[in-house]
Amino acid sequence: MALDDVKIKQLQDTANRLRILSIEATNAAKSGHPTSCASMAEVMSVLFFNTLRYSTKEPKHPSNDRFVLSKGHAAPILYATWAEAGLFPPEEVLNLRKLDSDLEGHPTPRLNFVDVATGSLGQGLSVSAGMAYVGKYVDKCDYRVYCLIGDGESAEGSIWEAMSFSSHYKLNNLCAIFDVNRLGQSEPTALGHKIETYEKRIQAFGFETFVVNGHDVKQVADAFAKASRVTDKPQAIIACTLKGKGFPGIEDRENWHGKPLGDKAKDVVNALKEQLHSANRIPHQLQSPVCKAPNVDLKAVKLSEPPNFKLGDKIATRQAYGDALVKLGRVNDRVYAMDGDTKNSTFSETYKKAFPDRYIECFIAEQNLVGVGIGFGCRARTIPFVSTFACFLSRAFDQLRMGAISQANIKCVGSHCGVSIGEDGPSQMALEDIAMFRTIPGCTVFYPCDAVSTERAVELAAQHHGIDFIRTSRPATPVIYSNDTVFEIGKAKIVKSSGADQCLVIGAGITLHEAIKAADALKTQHGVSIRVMDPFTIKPIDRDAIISNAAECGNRIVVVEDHYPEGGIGEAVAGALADQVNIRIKKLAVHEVPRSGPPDVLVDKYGIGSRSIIAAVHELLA
Ligand SMILES: Cc1ncc(C[n+]2csc(CCOP(=O)(O)OP(=O)(O)O)c2C)c(N)n1
Ligand SMILES: *[C@@H]1O[C@H](CO)[C@@H](O)[C@H](O)[C@H]1NC(C)=O
Ligand SMILES: *[C@@H]1O[C@H](CO)[C@@H](O)[C@H](O)[C@H]1NC(C)=O
Repeated sequence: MALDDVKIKQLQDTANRLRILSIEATNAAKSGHPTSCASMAEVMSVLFFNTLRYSTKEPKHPSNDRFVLSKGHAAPILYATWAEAGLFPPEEVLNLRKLDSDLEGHPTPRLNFVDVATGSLGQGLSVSAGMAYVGKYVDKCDYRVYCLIGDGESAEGSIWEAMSFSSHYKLNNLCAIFDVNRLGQSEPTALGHKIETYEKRIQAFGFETFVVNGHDVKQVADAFAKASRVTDKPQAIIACTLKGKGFPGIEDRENWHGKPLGDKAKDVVNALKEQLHSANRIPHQLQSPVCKAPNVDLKAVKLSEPPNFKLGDKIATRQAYGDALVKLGRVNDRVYAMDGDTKNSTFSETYKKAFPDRYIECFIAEQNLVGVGIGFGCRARTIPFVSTFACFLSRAFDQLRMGAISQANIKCVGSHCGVSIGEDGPSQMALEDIAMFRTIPGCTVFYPCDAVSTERAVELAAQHHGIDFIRTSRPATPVIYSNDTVFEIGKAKIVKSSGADQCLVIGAGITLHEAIKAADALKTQHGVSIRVMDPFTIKPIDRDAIISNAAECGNRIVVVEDHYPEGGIGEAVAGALADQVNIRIKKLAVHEVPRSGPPDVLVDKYGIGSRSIIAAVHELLA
């Protein structure tokens, strides 16, 4: 909107009102980041009261423009802005950081105006890029996505991964704002106020740039207006600002990061009040959304046809993943796949071949891959499946950890788990992934062992809201379940049993097949019967089934896994049974950094093959 003098004064007043609220909130909380808020006050005022098109009544309406505060520590000014927009009374911000308030130290989606949790720096732009991709290519709706980034924060590599992605996909509906206030937490940023260096770097990454004095509302508003007219590129507003702007004696000074103003607050607030043209809250006319995002139904998702395999057919679970995703895609056109240049290994390529428009290549940038996936899940627009080698998902652990706080809906599929990948060697083997995903609150960890259970794992993950991990294997494994087998999250399957079992062996994926081999050998060569359990999900683990089956097997358990011992299946089982007095557990896992070699040789050498299982059973029986 073109700004007249009245509106300019109003926006400047609003900026100062936001500063005052940020000071008061952080003083009430006795903690927080008022100076980080002050540098971005004009940007927030212009964005929310001149630029953004949204409905305050429905802050997360799918047609609204989106705003992501990547520098989440500036939460007080985000809260103050929504209060100023009329979502809740301004006094409410004084509850900042109180245990019973949703106005937490950093924003989370407990608040109805927050899409994703921020506060671990460097993540907001990937999520914003995911949302912008959905707006442009999936919803095909003209909402825009704005992401505010700190200059210190912009040292994070994930910011630049997101920038490469955004320009590659010509996300002209995405606008990044860099708040270049010169200072970080403990010292000045590396680039200080070298605005030209920011500009060159950001341009080199394919963004249209607009350099502004971030405290001049007219310049800021003009830049946003120009940015919204760019048709082929994402845009960046590079705002030259001062940390603590408008706080006499504090502005642009070091040692004020993350500190409330304490007894200095009164004078600072008075100084800010003196600058107000009007003492009253300003009745801004807000802009409404200009497009109508389509209605979508993510609940209507299932396999288009049931599994269709013959018992004994050999198919890798990673391959079954690709086929299963195509079956989901036939039923629901909001199923999307993303990968980090491993699609012909993870078999997400199968999905790309079936639905080229519903596959997004994210290239070799796994933090951004996961961030984009989380963005795809926001506002329930799509069901994102993100795949790469399971070991490389560990690069995005922080994104996943934040994903839990974000209440994200994202399906991660990690192939090439364990030593059973063989010759490529340890750098490509995921041996920590179960531990990693188990630690994420609410995450479901699927570990299917054949094509039938993989198809059902993919279906269950799509139907479940939250973070899910499906661990797939590289080698082909025989189908052991009939087409009509019913699987449930947290329900194990007994795949071999007799009335005279002396030990319960729990294996998953590759090691389930090793357990079956061991059971056959123990029976024929030693006359020993064992029961074999497939947990299907490692989290939640089927505690009841483990306890009841162990009781029928002399309370002896062997757990065998293609993973390091820490945090794996053995510890999941041991943890579930911690209060059981009479059960003995032997855990087989990979105990050292493995080498390259043929899969079978490695499985045997590292003590997780049938030979080791047989020995472990004998030890427990001795
Ligand atoms: C990944 C990560 N590392 C470190 C921190 C701790 N931290 C919080 S704010 C901050 C400084 C941020 O500086 P900048 O991005 O310039 O924001 P400003 O407050 O100056 O606007 C740091 C180091 C964090 N929150 N996240
Ligand atoms: C993936 O595709 C490339 C290019 O066609 C090929 O060179 C490579 O061997 C393939 N990888 C796998 C695991 O099939
Ligand atoms: C599964 O379906 C296929 C194809 O219809 C059929 O050949 C196979 O026998 C079925 N298997 C089972 C165990 O029902």
